[in-house]
Amino acid sequence: MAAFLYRNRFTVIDSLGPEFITNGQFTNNFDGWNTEQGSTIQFLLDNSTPLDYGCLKLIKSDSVPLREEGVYSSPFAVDSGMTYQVRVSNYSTREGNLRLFAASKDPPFEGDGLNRYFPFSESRNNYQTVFKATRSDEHARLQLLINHLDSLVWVDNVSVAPVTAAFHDPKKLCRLFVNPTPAEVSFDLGDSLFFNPEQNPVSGSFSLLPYSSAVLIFDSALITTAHMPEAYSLLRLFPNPARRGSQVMIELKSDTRETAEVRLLNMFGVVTTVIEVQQTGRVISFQLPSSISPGVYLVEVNGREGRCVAKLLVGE
Ligand SMILES: [Ca+2]
Repeated sequence: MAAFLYRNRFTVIDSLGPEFITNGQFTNNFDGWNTEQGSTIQFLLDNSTPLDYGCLKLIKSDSVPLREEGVYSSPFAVDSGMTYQVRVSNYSTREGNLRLFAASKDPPFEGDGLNRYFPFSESRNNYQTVFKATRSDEHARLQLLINHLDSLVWVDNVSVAPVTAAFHDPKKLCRLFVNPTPAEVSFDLGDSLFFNPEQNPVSGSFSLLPYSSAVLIFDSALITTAHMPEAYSLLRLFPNPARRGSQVMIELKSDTRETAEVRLLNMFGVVTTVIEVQQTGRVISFQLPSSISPGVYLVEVNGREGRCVAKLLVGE
């Protein structure tokens, strides 16, 4: 699960302006990067790596385990609550972790929202992440930190830029799949794209061995190619999303004359609720059970005029 240390929780929507650190190319000079006074870290310009020509080389050779040191950029201003995209490429002849930290170099040295580890290895890694500033800071600086055990890393193409971004709360995006039966079970993932803990994409369907469980991390809804006959797509629901126990109105494609059967199917295609509705007209309504689990459901209405369906999102 360590790989998720650097999995993004934000998706960049748009760039809001120029980069704050515009010249992290390190072709001829350190581009404003520096070490702290009294630092024992070796900080060099280097050219002999798989990175793009000039780059920074950080060597930590003291013998104090876990004493972290690093270099810091020239200052830039961040505003509380705003989001910033950070990019960095790294490489090493060994495995370790580079910590990116955004903080003022003037006291107090609290973090400004970015504090994450970016693994390095014997191949080039290109990272991008987004952080949200936790306070306004006129003199924020990006720090690149390693400890004794990490000892050696090359860094290039460092960039910080203001962006607008959408937040994905990972706690709400994980799904636990359980198969309590003695047979292998296949789950239909519908039009959603998931990742497994090894960061491989999972979509379509997903199988679980007998008596097993797995966690998948929701990534995004796919642009579904599922086609619904035109006549079936005219069912509309209000409100949508709806709360458990609330009244939901259904606008049908045509009037019902007697009764209609409303069925709720969960994301596995299992019918969870059947409600007999004795109403006439083009708009009918039903009450969502308060015991229903939050999630996405398919609402299906079977009346004399045929079958129509629509997706309903049920909240708490
Ligand atoms: Ca470079």
